[in-house]
Amino acid sequence: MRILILGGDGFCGWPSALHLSAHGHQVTIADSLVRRRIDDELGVQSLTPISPLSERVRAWADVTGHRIDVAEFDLARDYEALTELLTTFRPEAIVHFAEQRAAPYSMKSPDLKRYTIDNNLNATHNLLAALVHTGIDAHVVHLGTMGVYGYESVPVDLPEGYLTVTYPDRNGRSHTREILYPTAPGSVYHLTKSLDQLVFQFYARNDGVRITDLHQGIVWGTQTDETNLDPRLINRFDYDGDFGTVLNRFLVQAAVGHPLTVHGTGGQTRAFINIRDTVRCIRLAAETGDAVDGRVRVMNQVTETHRVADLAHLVAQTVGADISEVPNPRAEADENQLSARNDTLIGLGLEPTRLATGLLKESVEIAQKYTDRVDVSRIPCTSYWNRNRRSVATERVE
Ligand code: NAD
Ligand code: USQ
Repeated sequence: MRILILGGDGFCGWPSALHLSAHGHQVTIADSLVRRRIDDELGVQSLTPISPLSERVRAWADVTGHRIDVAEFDLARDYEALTELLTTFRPEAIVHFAEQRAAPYSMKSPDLKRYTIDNNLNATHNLLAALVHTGIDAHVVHLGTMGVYGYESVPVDLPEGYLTVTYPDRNGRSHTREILYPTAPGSVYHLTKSLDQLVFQFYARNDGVRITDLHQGIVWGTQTDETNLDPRLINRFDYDGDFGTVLNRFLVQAAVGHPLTVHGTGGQTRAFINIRDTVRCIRLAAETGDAVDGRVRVMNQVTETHRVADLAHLVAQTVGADISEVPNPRAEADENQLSARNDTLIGLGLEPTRLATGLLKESVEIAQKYTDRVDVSRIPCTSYWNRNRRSVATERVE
């Protein structure tokens, strides 16, 4: 298949592009490289030394003989570049990773709240409008988030996108229908993914665009079979207080002897998936576009759930580290329970990779190998969700 990867220079997009290419698909990457510029703006760098995108694709061609083309443009702003690429490449599937994806970054300042809304909603809407405009019948696979469901403890396993509700009409007769699961986003970033869902519902219904929305959990790990083939193919690994995600952060913190930064008591339960499973899920989703018809297909792209405190203890036991309970910069429940269905991806053949395997060791080795690249001053999360969170955190420091 011809597959366009939007955001193909990022943490999930790059290994997914390689995985699809390795499986015989003709891949083109589009990316504005904004994520690399955000690193410069924040004064941080990926733990792993990532090569420029042009060198990455050259290395992939050297190692495998497979060609990946690259288009550099801003999906949220450059609609003409997008329509031109669609009409020349004529993708059969499009995987859309190209959004600002960090919750702390999205809450850092009014400008960054506005940037996140502007970038993410315009990127998604431009893509759908351009597909209708050009008449390209490509299946859109979008990376959404488990965070759209919110983190209230509910007495059910979270369904995949939709909820069946029964309600009385004005005459007291009972009716049953399916609705989008009510969203409860916990950051401006998560809010953009909730809003994306409405855009998808509209374009699926109005124009028959085929869409799969993957509600992905927190991705951990860094390397895949493909990125391991050559040092120039190495994947990104964020550890800083804005873009680093919890388990990868704990691994780096342990490697440099920094106490593990558990927010609050660590009673937050979240859904996780290893990057190797992410790339497999993307392929399973992209290759099954024919099964999508009329209704937006939602799949929970998660393999397991863990409490943050349990992850800290696991890392402390495995690598050796102190644990520190820091004031939570986020406005979120101190504790929650979470269990989610993932039947669709399992039904498509996903064999989940579990946390307690050799992969944790692989990530520990990577964290230890590159400790000289860590700037310890960038570890704390200093993006506060609201005034109250800021004052609690700063009072504790004073
Ligand atoms: P990332 O920031 O590493 O990659 C995103 C890529 O998109 C970057 O290369 C960036 O330059 C590009 N991009 C952003 N806006 C763009 C625009 N307007 N035009 C062109 N390119 C643009 O993020 P990631 O971790 O790879 O996440 C990819 C997607 O997966 C995101 O949509 C994110 O919300 C979702 N997701 C990620 C995780 C995770 O744990 N990393 C979990 C769940 C969902
Ligand atoms: N946390 C800590 N200590 C840290 C960092 C985080 O205790 O040092 C806590 C947070 O307070 C939160 C949990 O760990 O309760 C998860 O935080 P995270 O930064 O790992 O994940 P999150 O902000 O939710 O965002 C990440 C990705 C995002 C994706 C989301 C999936 O950055 O793109 O959508 O995971 S999910 O969490 O399922 O919504």
